[in-house]
Amino acid sequence: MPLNSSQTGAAIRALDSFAIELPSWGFANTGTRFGKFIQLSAATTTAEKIADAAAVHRFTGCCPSVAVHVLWDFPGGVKDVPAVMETARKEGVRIGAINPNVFQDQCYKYGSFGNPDPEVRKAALQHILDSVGIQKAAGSRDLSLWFADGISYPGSGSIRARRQWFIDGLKTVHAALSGDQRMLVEYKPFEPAFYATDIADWGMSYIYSKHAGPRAKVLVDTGHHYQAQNIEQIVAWLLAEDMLGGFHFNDRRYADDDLTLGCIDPYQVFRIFHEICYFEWETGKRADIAYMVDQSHNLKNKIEETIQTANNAQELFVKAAIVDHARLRDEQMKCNLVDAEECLREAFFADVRPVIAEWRKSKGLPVDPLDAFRQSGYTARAEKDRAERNRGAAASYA
Ligand code: PSV
Ligand code: MN
Repeated sequence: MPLNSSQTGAAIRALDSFAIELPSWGFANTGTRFGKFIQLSAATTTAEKIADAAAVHRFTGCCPSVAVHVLWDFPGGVKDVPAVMETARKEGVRIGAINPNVFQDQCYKYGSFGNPDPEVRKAALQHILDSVGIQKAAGSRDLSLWFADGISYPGSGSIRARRQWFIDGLKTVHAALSGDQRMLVEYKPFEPAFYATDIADWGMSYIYSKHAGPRAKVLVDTGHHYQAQNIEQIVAWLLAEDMLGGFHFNDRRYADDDLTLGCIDPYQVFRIFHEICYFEWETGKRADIAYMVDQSHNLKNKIEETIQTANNAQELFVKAAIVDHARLRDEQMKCNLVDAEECLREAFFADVRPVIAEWRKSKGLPVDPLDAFRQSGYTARAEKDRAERNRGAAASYA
């Protein structure tokens, strides 16, 4: 059935408001712990990563910003900021969330904020404070914090001591923020730690954020939950508590698989978006959420995959926006279980592609971004420019 006029209006408003941030690291060669398969067109520099993200934005019109990883994109620290910002400006995007990296250096073998060695905790704190400096210089609103910390063997560390070190560290970071800056605290149940991760779930993120201060909010990475965990319920709770700061979007079958958003379970993504749209309808408030992607593709062409992600996100967000909220509320209050459920399912199964196509035309965007990207010859040009550097990188992994 075609959408009615109120659904069409809701769909257009949703499309106008929905922006999704892309990760710079999604365009470089990455792999699994068993190896890397090099793509000759993959980005080899920060400028190329930004150019690739900007290409996705040109074809989709919904990805205006790029999240950056400090160690990978700002190896020279804050002095790299003007050049990176200028590249972004020229490409027609802006720099988004700043991701410190306290998981890669050798000193972090036994943790960063959770490390028993005060010197390592100090080094981690300094890196994150330097990242706040980058955040300020880049005019970024969000500092996005993920820690690999945890312990892998029972008894091998003090869970309570580590918790306190985390609280101390996060409070100090919070004190360095100003203006409209926020810090987003990401959780993950396991990997790389396998017994007790220091920020293992949303409850821990929530408690740490409350200790840190009002600028701290929870970041939900959709790949960071146990099987069958109800992510949309977590989202609804965080919204009700004004504690949902942002998302890292990806899909998963088993663990942190980093698969294309919605490729395994589009209904789950719809249900997450539904909780947000339902909240906004009920409260009349716009939920202040940073929608970010966190995927890195080893097998698919990275730009094509990211366009798929943006398309899926748009489609599922629009489906959530056209739910008849008043009817849903009514059926829920009357305990009409079947009708309430059908109300959701109708929106999920509605064909929203025509309204998205109309929106794209009205913005001068291609109706089929993936096809337009393929026709553009971008991949062949990137391959020509970057093949040699990528072959060199492949040789060093041999
Ligand atoms: C960790 O698994 C994570 O989700 C964090 O957000 C990192 O910043 C990102 O992946 C990239 O490694
Ligand atoms: Mn993440």
